[in-house]
Amino acid sequence: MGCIAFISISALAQSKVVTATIKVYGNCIMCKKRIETALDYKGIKKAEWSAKTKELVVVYNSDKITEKKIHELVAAAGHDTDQVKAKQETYAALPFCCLYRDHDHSGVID
Ligand SMILES: [Cu+2]
Repeated sequence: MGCIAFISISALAQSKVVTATIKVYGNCIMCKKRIETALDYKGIKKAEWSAKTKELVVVYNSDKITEKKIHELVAAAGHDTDQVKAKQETYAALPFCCLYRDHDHSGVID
């Protein structure tokens, strides 16, 4: 009985935590650091981006932040998502190796 009660309480506590997979464009390990650092933000528990798959897995509390805001944070760091594009001037300020719109390093570095 004790165990069952514990499980239902913990499920309730986690009901606002959402895991989303978002397509984010980038090239390399520097992009990864930039994207993940941009998501060191209130309400976001975990953010992990793969240079190989271009997929960002983000775990967040939907009471504190929206998925749209997450897209905006990524775009503000210079990276396009499938929903929000980075401003050209922000993109252009990225280091050469990170200019994913101009060249793609898919599969070269994970
Ligand atoms: Cu990069």
